[in-house]
Amino acid sequence: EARYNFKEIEPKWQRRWEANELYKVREDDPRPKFYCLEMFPYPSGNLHMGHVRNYTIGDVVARFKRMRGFNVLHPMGWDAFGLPAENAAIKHGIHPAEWTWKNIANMRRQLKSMGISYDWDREIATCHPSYYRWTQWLFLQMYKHGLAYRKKAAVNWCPSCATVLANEQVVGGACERCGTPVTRRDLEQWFFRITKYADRLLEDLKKLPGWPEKVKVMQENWIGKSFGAEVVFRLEGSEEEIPVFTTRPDTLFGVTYMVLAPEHPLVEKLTRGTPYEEEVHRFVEAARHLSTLDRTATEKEKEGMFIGAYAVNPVNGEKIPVWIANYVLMEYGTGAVMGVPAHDQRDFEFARKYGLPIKVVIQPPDQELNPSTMEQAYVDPGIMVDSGPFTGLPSEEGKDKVIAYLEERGLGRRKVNYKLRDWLISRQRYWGAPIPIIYCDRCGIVPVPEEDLPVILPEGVEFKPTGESPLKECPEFVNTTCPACGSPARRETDTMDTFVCSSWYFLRYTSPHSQEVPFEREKVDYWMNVDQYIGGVEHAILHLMYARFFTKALYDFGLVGVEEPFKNLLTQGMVLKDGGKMSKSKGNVVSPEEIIDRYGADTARLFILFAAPPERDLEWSDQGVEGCYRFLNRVWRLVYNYSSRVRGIEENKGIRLLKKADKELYRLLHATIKKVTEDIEERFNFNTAISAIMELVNGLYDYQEQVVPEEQNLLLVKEALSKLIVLLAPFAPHIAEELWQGIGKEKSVHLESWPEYDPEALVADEVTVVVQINGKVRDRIQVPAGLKEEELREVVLSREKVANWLKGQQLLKVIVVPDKLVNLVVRK
Ligand code: ANZ
Ligand code: ZN
Repeated sequence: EARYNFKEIEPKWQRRWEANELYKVREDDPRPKFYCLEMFPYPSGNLHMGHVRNYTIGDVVARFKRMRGFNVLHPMGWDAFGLPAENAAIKHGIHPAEWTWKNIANMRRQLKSMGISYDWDREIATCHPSYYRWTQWLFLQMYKHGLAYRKKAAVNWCPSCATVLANEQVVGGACERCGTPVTRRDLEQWFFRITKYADRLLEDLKKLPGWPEKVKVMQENWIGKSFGAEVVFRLEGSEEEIPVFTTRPDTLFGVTYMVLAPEHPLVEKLTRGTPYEEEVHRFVEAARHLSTLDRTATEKEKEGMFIGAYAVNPVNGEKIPVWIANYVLMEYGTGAVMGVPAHDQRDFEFARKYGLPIKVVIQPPDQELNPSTMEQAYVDPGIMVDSGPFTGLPSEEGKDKVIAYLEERGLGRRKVNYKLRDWLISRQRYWGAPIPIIYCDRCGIVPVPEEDLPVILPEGVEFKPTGESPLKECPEFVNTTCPACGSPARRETDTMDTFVCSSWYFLRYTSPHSQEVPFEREKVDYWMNVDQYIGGVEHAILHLMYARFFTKALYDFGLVGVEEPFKNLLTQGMVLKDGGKMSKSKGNVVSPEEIIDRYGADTARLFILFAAPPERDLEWSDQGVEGCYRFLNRVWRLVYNYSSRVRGIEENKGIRLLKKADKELYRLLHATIKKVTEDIEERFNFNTAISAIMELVNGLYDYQEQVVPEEQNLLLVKEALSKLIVLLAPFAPHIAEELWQGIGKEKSVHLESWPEYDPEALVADEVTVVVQINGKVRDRIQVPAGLKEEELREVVLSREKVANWLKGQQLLKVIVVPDKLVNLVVRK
């Protein structure tokens, strides 16, 4: 057809590819494997542009690697448990399962309309019992190995959503979803002991050169390893001891007060029955209502109060007041801090606010600090002063010496601390994988026997915005018998954090239909690691950390042979519109479905790849989309105009390049192959790869215009067109397939090998050199490319025309730019 009719060709090829199982992969393939994975989506209802970008990038990588001779695993599935489904149930009375499966069907259709080369036979959905059965099984392995445990914990609680929130879900003290101020609450909950892996998670970041530096830094900060000491302070007039964690034992002589976290167990004990009791109680309540983030934010005003007690500094016997303050967290270190206002900024502000003394114990090399005029804490190293036996020591050296001193006298010890907390996985929600645990009055906590899995989510429950899991109100679910002793028992009604489901899905893709095991060892050994993982940077911390933790734990259980899941990571930028993020509230959302309907999937894909390199944010542009559409039309017409003439021509017949135009086209073709290959392979610079393809198309049009039809070298044209189509195939797979057929090919273009370039073609054999005299162009000469400076100078000076120009002049200087220009500077 003369017209580029994407509406017809896109669905046609999608159907044929599926019927021919073009993207189906098997393990018994002699080619080397390549596992290309994009983060699977939450089935929220519709694909958004961020998805389109993510999956298009992944598809180019997958298609490229296939053409480069790899056996490529490229799967897709659904991160299908989670809160929105349950909110939909409460709001619209639709069951979460129905809502989810409907959304999956719709998004699968949308993904298919993009022509992404997935092996759909491996599709998984985490909410399907055949999947969550194994999520539960993995929970049991964690439990068996002491990595899952239950404990009472204060959690962020949203009174409106009536659910526990992760710290990251608390924004400015309010629930990320509904804006209600967050409170804190104590609940018995399940944890995964990720802290046991803190050091390995940190150390092994070094083994990931294929990860973006910024992601590794975020993970490092999240783990937050710090070196220091635990120093034991005694309470005055009591046997009670209070250990504090400090990274600055060198400042121990500068302590002027102590601060406990409001939740510290000693607080109640110390104030009970004292005049401080009531006010302390009020303070503690208020602190409970603040999130961790709010309490520690540097810009937040520090609040605190004296609680009537005193502690004794173990190194100098000084008596210091004990305070409580909201900036001290119970969950970190020991929940108690030694206040050193002269050398810690938070302490400095706190001391200034409440009139606490400031004592300088570290002097900088270049000035003398004066506590009464200091405007901020001095936090850098210096010389220790006023520090008893340590006075005069450089503070860095002092750290170790003070620790040794404390250890000798039993007053403290060297200590390493981590910010990383154990992973709270309990959710008081219905739409998640039930935690496979039974509580028996006689036997206590009893894991569900593996052969009884899955613990099925019951369908007939009622959804009310009460906050408790509807499972609690479902007697058929709750009431059971103890697997150990047979007496009546109760099931755990909390479900697992959906991050648990997504911590191992990449393993399930390797054997998605297995009934006996979560994943077959042989298959995992064949496919893992994921060679290229692609997703949003918003998952840089949690998902990636949890998946790494799971992989390490499973390695330790002997279930997988790798310690890291993702060899290379690409975090794509956002899709912006009018400079801002696309969002419903801003009303600036461009719907992928509309774009595909108007321009076709190939145009949408091409635009998204062309508009910016993958890691950068991309600004949506309607003109940009139009431009890509016009380009594809231009390719279409080019190939269409030649198709009948080149169809019968056999390639690889030894092209003879007779004319200059032939040589130029041949050179351009191979330069393009080289550039596109390197741009994809080394840098994922799809945008520059596409512009190189555009230049090739321009070159082909030039050839068509400059060389009369009967003199056109059709062998060369055929070769150029077919290579062009192959280069275009990963980006715009449908039009490539159609044009491929149009020039007479029978097999799919997506089964082609990626073209190699001919290095000899890249040497341009003749170049035009401009000759200037005092900056004015006086001559142009054709010379062999690559002439040396002296050679070029010789050639120029021997020209008759030049000699004429130089008559009667004095030659002062010859400036040579090889292959381009010779400038003669002369004077009368
Ligand atoms: C005295 C001191 C003097 C401190 C000084 C710092 C500078 P990182 O690096 O984050 O581990 N700290 C300890 N436990 C805390 C808690 N539960 N809540 C809030 N702050 C706590 O920081 C460790 C430092 O943070 C510790 O070292 C302690 O203050 C404080 F010139 O001790 B430092
Ligand atoms: Zn029992």
